[in-house]
Amino acid sequence: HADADAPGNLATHLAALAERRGWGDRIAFHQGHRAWTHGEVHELAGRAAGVLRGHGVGAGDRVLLALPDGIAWVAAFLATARLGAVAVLVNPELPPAEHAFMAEDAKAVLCVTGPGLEDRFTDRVRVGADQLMALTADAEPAAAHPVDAHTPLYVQYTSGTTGRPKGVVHCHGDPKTYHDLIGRRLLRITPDDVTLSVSKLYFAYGFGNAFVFPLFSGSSAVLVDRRPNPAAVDELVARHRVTLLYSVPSAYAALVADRGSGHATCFASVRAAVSAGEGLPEGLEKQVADLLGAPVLEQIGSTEAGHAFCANSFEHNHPGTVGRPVPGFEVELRDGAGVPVEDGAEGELWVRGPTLTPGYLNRPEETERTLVGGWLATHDRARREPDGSYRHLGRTDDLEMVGGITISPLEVEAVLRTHPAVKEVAVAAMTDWRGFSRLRAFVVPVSPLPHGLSGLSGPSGLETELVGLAREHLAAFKVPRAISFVPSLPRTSTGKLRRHLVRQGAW
Ligand code: 3SK
Repeated sequence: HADADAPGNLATHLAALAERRGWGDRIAFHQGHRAWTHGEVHELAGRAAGVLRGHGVGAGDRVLLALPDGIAWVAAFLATARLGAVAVLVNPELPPAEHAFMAEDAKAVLCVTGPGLEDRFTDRVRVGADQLMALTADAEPAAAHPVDAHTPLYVQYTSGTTGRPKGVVHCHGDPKTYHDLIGRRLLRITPDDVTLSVSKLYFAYGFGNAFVFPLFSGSSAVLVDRRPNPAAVDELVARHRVTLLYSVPSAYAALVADRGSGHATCFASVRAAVSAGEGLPEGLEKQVADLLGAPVLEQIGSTEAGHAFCANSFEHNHPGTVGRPVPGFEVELRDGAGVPVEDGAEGELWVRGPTLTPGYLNRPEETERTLVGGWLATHDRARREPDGSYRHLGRTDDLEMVGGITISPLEVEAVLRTHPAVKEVAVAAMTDWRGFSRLRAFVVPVSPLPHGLSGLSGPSGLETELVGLAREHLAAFKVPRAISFVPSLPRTSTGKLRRHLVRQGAW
């Protein structure tokens, strides 16, 4: 399968595709004021593979990538794929303990690190992204390792109910399928498209949008190391004449708040916007479509499914829903006993399709619970509309979804509970007045408050201390946006927290 035409090794397949289709001289990625053509990207990746080989990486080894979106990320990923090794994609902004956990869980033989992470992964072989790029300039390309479509290619971490992140495995054949089903058929991406994805490459949504689709279609993507604010989105769209904008509801809301509704000419190049990660309120969908002068297509996917499994399309766009099953996927709504519910009733979304993960790293029991008879339990609740679109109604498990990211409330609670003034705590994603989910902590304080705390809120208050504690120990997206002080938490007679009541803020 190392033969360039076979859909075996992703890296060699993409290089051969670019050559065969003649898009080697077209731009693949923009970063800052630099651009790389498809030909340059594949050439760079071949030499970067030579550098990784020199650092001892071989087939089946795991290479952890903790670096921001950019050409170094692309080169490191394709180089890892070329060697038949497995890229472990992690958010570079996670705290040290999470990085250490992931490196150990994945048994990474090499860690490629971004700026500011020089003090991480000190017990492993490391190479900085800048150093990798510098070494690549003079390196000899490494030979590609033969693999097949079912050989593991990458791992992405997702939160588990216990708070321990789980590594989700995907294989060399999956990216081509994401592109065939979504990039090519659903979004009709051509070499003339220019993508901007607010979601980063280490997330399933961003990986498909800004890495897979451009490389499979000969189009280009604008890579930015941080989530762009509304002013940066305006500027990037206008500068690069972006045609496809992929974002999440909270970022679309910020764009509307910044620009107002009504068409803005800087968005004239945009032909479609995609929304995922959490529900897009119908009113906002209309404001965004008016602002961009383009349809907004909502979809839903998961790390375990690889990319979207339900999506709206140009032909059939039902605002307020996540659309119909992506052709190639089957969707079933089941009750708690696993029995399909009646049409029109609420149930848990189960999905079957070609890109489901073969399982979690080192978690056979969780794999068995989540993948049953070839079906994936998504832990999402939904209802089927008469036109076949699905309306998303929240999560069935103890995980919270905020801004498109799954968060374990247990992990956040564990940190807040270490404060001596906290007696009990529960954390939930609550919908704010605009319809977006925000993390809120409900805290039962000890009484009386420890010496030195003048009150629950205010500069020397418990609220300030708890937010500071969360910031110190957790990734920024896990820090509660609000804290409410309550006299008690809702519990069953056996003392179990009633999370559905916490989420409703009603007990
Ligand atoms: O977060 C989602 O719903 C999603 C949508 C499209 C692709 C991937 C993901 C995780």
